Amino acid sequence: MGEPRRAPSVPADMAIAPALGPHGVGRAVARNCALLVNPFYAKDPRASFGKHVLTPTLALTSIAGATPPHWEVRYWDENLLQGPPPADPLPQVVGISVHLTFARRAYELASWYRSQGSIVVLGGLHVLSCPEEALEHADAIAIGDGVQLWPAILADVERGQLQRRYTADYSRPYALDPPPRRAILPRESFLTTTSVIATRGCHNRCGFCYLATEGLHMPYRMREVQQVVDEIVADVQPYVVFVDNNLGSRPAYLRKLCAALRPLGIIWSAAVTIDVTDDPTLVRDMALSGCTGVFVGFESLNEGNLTDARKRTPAPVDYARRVALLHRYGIQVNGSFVLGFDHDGPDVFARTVQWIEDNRLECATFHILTPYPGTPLFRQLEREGRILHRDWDQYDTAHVVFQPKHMSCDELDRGYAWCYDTLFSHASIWKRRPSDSSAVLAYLAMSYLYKRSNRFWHLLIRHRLTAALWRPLIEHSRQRHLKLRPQLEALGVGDEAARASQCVSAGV
Ligand code: B12
Ligand code: SF4
Repeated sequence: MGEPRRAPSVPADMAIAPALGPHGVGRAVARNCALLVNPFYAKDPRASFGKHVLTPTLALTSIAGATPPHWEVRYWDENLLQGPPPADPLPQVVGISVHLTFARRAYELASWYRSQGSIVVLGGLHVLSCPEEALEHADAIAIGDGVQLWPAILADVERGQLQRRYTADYSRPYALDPPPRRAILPRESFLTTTSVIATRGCHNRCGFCYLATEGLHMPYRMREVQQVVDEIVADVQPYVVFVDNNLGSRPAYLRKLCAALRPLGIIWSAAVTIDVTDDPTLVRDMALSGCTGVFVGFESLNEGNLTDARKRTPAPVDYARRVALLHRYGIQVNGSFVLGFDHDGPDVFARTVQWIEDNRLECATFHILTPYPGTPLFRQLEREGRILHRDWDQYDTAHVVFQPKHMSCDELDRGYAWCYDTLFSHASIWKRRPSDSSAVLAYLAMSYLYKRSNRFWHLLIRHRLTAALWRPLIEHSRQRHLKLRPQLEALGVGDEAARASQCVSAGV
């Protein structure tokens, strides 16, 4: 393994949050006006900037959908590079989503809006794991499912009886949720606005995953298939991104969903675990319904690491066969790998990249192992005195925040960078090209446009050109996929792989 290259530079507006004006002394608010904010986070220069505008988080559109009709609701995502969120008119209520990587920015925004006179409500994953911390920065916090809580919070605001904390679990049937309100989105700024969720939770509870957070009880829930279809049809986009933690936890449900998606003629991608390939006919159903890419959390190729994390998964020696099965049906594989587990030594980087190249994964994402607060992993590392600091900004899976067991922090940091450098190199892109020569051009276009064009992405995002440029490419992919479907349907055992022809890769 050689030395990684120096990290590419990040444009200033992707590294530093937009400046807020001076703190105010309180001014008149626009009553019954709510603003929902997704705060800024610094971008990892080694990963594609495209992922930040692939599709919007579903949190804020879901909460907007639960807003009573006599409230006006607006949306602002600071990562779209259009400056700080608006304050004229000054919203009566500002709802901010908080993840640990942008908790600091969320608190800055909260403090600023409170100084102007708005009521600030914080919700989201980090509020669930660190409620006491969040409470110091807000008028009220929402712990758990915001769709249930938001209407009650606004009603209390109207009555002048706002409570400090609101709590809801995730056991209410999904069918009761109103549809997300996607009309509030700046549609030109996203590759697709159709981020959809069909299921909640996962059949696993890996020790490093936020789903294992103490106090979070998220049973696996599936929505009515028709409800999902209605949302997709209403948003009229060629490409749908399922943001489920694991769309494949219940194969029978996924099969039903595929049957309903097939007549829509869309293409879609989703995160699944590799056991979705247990039954090849399910993979076939996915492909025939328009699945062009899956984001698979392989996490590690070392069985010891998977056992430690208590991840129930097929053995890593069988991963290659399963990847080949997905490829056979034209489904691209974006593998997600975590680096720095306790069984990882300095050889993990070269071994992982080699495996990715050998199996021609179209794409991969690397993550430095990150102990999210409240998870079993965090507790273990804390017990062992291996947590280096609690600067949440750095808990973005691109920085080392704990002491690894079999290498130094520096080795882990450099190895992570080397993995990305190598994977996005011309040589590696070429090595991983599809075996079917007719699919190579589309694959190269995806790899270069998507992964090696961060300067270009910056311009697209700033000038709100993402949809204008990408939608024709996506539509082209969709058309090609529709033409491919009869061949996919006719594939027999041992036939040649189908052609992959997509311009985006699942989960980016
Ligand atoms: C879409 C997505 C993205 C998108 C957009 C993210 C964004 N914030 O804009 C992109 C691709 C850019 C992205 C990037 C990353 N992501 Co991401 N992402 C997701 C994903 C798949 C879906 C999010 C979503 O829409 N969920 C559905 C909504 C409805 O659920 P929710 O967010 O929990 O919201 C509910 C409640 O929390 C609450 N709520 C939320 N906000 C608010 C606000 C108010 C006011 C109220 C009242 C309530 C409330 O109500 C909502 C409805 O119940 C999740 C996994 C998942 N399924 O949630 C991961 C996830 C959020 N991502 C994660 C990570 C780690 C990342 C990255 C750091 C990974 C990386 N290294 O690249 C990056 C970088 C982002 C960063 N630095 O913070 C982790 C976060 C872990 C944690 N503890 O914070 C998750 C949970 C994935 C995982 N399994 O680990 N991500
Ligand atoms: S399989 Fe993935 S989503 Fe499920 S618990 Fe493990 S890391 Fe989380």
